[in-house]
Order: sequence, then C-alpha cells, then structure tokens
Amino acid sequence: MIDLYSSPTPNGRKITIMLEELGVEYNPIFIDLDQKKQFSKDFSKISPSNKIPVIVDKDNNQTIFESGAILLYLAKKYNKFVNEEYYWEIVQWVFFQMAYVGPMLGQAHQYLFYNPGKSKFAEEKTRGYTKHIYEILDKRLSKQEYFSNEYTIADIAIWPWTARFERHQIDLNNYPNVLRWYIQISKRPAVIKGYNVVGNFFEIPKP
Ligand SMILES: N[C@@H](CCC(=O)N[C@@H](CS)C(=O)NCC(=O)O)C(=O)O
Repeated sequence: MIDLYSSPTPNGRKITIMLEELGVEYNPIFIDLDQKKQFSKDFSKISPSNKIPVIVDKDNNQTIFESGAILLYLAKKYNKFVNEEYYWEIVQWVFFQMAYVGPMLGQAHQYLFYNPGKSKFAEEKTRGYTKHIYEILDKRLSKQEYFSNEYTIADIAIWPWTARFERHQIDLNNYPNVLRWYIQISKRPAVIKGYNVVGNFFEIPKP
C-alpha cells in the first residue's frame, strides 16, 4: 500500500494520474496548502522542502519526495510507462518538465494569475518563458503522438501543467499539436479520475 500526500495542483496531479494509470491501491492524504499544512511538524519529517507530493511506499518502507523522482520510482517498480529502448529520451523529457516547464509555469501562476499588475518586468519575462515552453512542446508534438514513442511518464509529467493553460494566458488553438495531445490525454479514464482524487474538485479545463 502506498500513502500519497498531495493536493490538487499540477505536481500533485502527476502522481494521482500515474497511480490511477497503474491501477494500484493507494491511500490519498490531502495536504491543505491554503491552510499551510505543508509546514506541519509531521509533514516536515517526510518533505524536507515542505512541498507536495510525497509518497510512502509501505511495501518496502520507502519515502520519496519530488514528483519526477516519484514518477521514475513508480515506473520502475511496476515496469510501466517507461521502456528500455527509449528510457533516456523519456527521462530527458521528465527532467525538462521538472527543470523548466514546472518552475517557469509556476512563476506564470504567480505573476500572471495571482499577482497581475505588480511587476511589469516579471510579467513580460514570464510571458516570454511561457511562450517558449509551449513552442517547444508544440514542435516536439508536431513530430510524434507523444513525447516519446508511446504514452509515458513524460506525458504524465507535462500534461497537468498544460491543464493550467488559462492561468498561463495561453490559447491552445495557437499550439495545434499541444491541443491535439492535450485533448487526447484528457479523455483517458485514469486522467479524469486522477485529476480529482485529493482536495477541491475541478473540471479538466476544455480549450
Ligand atoms: N519540484 C517539486 C515541486 C513541488 C511543489 O512546488 N509543490 C507545490 C504544489 S504544486 C507546493 O507544495 N507548494 C507549497 C509551498 O510552496 O508552500 C516537485 O515536482 O515535486
């Protein structure tokens, strides 16, 4: 049994979607970020950065924080959503998500959605990064159906971030390959279920 500490955010949803895709039993535990529960004494013991998501795999007493590491762990444990032949290509796109897509689009939430009008410089900079990211995604998806040879943890890592396209002030119609991929993945039963496992319930945004 896996305990999952999470919240309905892009990083949290990566893991609920992965666990639903795997069809394994898990215990979702809601960490209410608005209530600052990520700073509680108990949660601090398993999350050094005070961030969700974290899993505790009771089968082998393994605790893991950082959503990319959790995806890699689960993919290896169940031997699904990665494959030997394309392993490094998949890892490369997961790292691209972790190092660029997540941090930059997270900034877009701060500057464009929660705090507009506070810093013209930050807004312009973040708009540039956001556009750059969607261009990279669109170019990759113009060549193939998924980020690697099939649906993998690379798609599972990136998709929940694109589900916040409204906060990024992005019209997906300007990125037709991302749009095609976004709609395709949003129809997967595990994605629909995994989107709303913990916390407040939201519809998957329709472009
Ligand atoms: N690199 C981390 C980022 C985790 C992260 O930023 N989590 C956010 C929610 S998406 C969080 O817990 N925020 C609470 C806070 O910053 O206080 C990962 O991918 O797991």
